[in-house]
Amino acid sequence: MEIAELKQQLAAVTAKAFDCAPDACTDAQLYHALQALTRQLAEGRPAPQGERKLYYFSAEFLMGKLLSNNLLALGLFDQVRALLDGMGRSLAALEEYEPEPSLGNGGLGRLAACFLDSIAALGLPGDGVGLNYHYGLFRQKLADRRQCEQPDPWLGPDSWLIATGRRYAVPFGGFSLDAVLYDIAVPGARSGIANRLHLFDVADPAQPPAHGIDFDKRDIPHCLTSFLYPDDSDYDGQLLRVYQQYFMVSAGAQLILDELAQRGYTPDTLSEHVAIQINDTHPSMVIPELIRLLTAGGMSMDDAVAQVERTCAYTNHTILAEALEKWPLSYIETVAPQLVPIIRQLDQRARQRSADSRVAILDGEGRVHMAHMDIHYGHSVNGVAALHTEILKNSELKPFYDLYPAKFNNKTNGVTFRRWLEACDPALSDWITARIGPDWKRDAAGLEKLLPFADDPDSLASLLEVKQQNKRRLAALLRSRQGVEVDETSIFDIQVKRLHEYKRQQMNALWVIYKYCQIKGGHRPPRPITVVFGAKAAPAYTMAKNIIHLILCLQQLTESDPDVRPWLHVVMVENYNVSWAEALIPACDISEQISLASKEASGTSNMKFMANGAVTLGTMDGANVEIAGLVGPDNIFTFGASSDEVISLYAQNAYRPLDHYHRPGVEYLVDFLLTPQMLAIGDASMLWPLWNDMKYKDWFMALLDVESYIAAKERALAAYEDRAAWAKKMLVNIAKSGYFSSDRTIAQYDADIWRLRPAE
Ligand code: 26Q
Repeated sequence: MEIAELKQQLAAVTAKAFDCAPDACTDAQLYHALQALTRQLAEGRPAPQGERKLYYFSAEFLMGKLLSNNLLALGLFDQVRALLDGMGRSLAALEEYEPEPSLGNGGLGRLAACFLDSIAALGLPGDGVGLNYHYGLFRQKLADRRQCEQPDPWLGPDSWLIATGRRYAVPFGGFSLDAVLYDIAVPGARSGIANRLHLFDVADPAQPPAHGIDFDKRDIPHCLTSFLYPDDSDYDGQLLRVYQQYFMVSAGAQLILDELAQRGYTPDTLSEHVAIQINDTHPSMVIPELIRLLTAGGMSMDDAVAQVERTCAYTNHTILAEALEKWPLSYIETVAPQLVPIIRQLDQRARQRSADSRVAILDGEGRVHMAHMDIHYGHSVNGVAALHTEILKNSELKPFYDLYPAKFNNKTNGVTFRRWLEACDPALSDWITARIGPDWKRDAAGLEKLLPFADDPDSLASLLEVKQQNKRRLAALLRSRQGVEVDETSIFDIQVKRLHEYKRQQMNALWVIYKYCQIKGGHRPPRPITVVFGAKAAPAYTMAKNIIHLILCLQQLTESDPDVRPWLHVVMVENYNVSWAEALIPACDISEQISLASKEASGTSNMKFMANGAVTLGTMDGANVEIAGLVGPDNIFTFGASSDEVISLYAQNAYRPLDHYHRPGVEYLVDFLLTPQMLAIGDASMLWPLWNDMKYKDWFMALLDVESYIAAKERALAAYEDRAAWAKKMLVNIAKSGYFSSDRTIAQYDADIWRLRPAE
């Protein structure tokens, strides 16, 4: 669409809605008009046709704001930017009026959103299936050096939801609930089609809670979709989670069978016409539910099991034992008693396939191992990075791999470059296009054509200028949102991700202590360093909240010390979310990816940072291993124990944090937590348990790696001083990042697992 026509269409909307021309509109009005127009264009697109259709089941879809993303997919992004520019407005300013739907916790939910974007861009028939939480993840407030949780409503008059009018009855033990279907259109870039994200909701949702995120977890008919993963530290919370899962999969399974019939196919051809991807174990009950529906329709149990096994595929996202779902069968007896005989049957059949009790579905304590059900009754099991898949095969899921070697495969994660480069970093996108043309936007592998520019001083100089511009943009945002002044000439060192001990934000905090002490001792760095953290802690995760407290104490300590403040600045962004990521990632110099080797299945922010010209400082974990292989040792800073070493330490129960604590370079860092100056700022009841845990437990081995981490970070900071050499590293990272496009990942899922065969 040409700019003139776009302007005309926009004028028609503003005239009708506000009785004025676009120029006379406020930013809020202009956002409203542009959103309405974009939504209409996206919804008007046809669905892709094909023999087989994918349903991507996920308890989380962390979509982020949709205006820019959808404009890109519709091929209108540049025109809208130009149009707004001509009016003295900016898309960024308009987007401030878009609420962000936080229907996800982190990596897994954002991956699902990137996948939907790529499935549509590749023109494949594939819809998402999830829940319409009224409040996504909580909104984080930082007050008194602590995290507070507040509700984060996102549903409003300008929502992207389409009320479809469709509903399915979901039978629970003792009552039944209608699942009402809302859709969000997912337009594909350059494909001309739009898929759908299907979000199910209860018919009569609860009113917003009077305060906090308290609501009645037992009021299932009204509260089932109120919150994403409500606190499950008690029985009611856990049961509600099982209600959520069954509601999602039962309605989803009914939708699938409905659409199958509409397409003119009978249930005995399910696996020829449907592919189901199970995103971690949260949707695993779709397996027994589909078997229940098929057998209720007259199919034999044998045939139903065979159909479902050929239809379903499972993705594993973690090896952390505590994150592997095992629900007591008694919960399922309460929530969906009709599934119990089917699950018992599936367990019996599994026991016939293998006598090894480690692969049983029901354990001795009457718990259902959801992943085990997925592996027996799905045709594919995939990990999300090469190392992760190897660990699944060789240790975590070894008995299953021995039983079903052909089911196991790797699909290294990817991210959509449309949101994570084109939309969030227009300056870098323009810099790239000026050098290699626009083909990389269609196929990110084309970014490799940048490599010859690694020897072009002008290109390197202008690349540094682009980074500087993005740092300025972030500085302005930190000023306006949080009243924080950062030094734009400093190095931006950024760690943003959910707060978890295995991700080791606490080790980064130890580095802050190290640097603080260095500066106090007269050793100033060659230039100031800004260390940015962004992280939410699960409300019931005490140790994670203690780590946030530590970071906020260090922020205050460094800020209030005039010797240190000019050289070391700790900033914690409040309420880290997708929108923050879109501003932080383009401005980053050093990308912190410091998980304990073997623990981070893949990571996806590591890929986003790389594509935006940040250099990784990381362990050989998850997809960092593949990043290191692609860029080579000159263009990444790695450190720490290998995954083999870590796995063997666990296996032999041989890790002794005290041995590391007593090293001269380590003890003072840990003990700093309890110095009078820290206790004057912080709360001993939060700092002491942290100190005690690090010294005596340190389950994720921060003390094992802290010295090599500090050394590697020093190397990175020193390397930054050779500006041309650093720019070269940035360029190589950008040029090699194309492998991590989710378009590549999705093409592999399709080739190896889904086989969607879209109509020509
Ligand atoms: C656990 C027990 C009961 C109920 C829920 C859960 C639960 C909830 C959320 C378990 C896991 C999650 C989220 C996991 C997640 O985000 N994993 C991340 O997935 C990314 C995409 O594959 C990877 O890049 C990250 O490495 C991985 O941590």
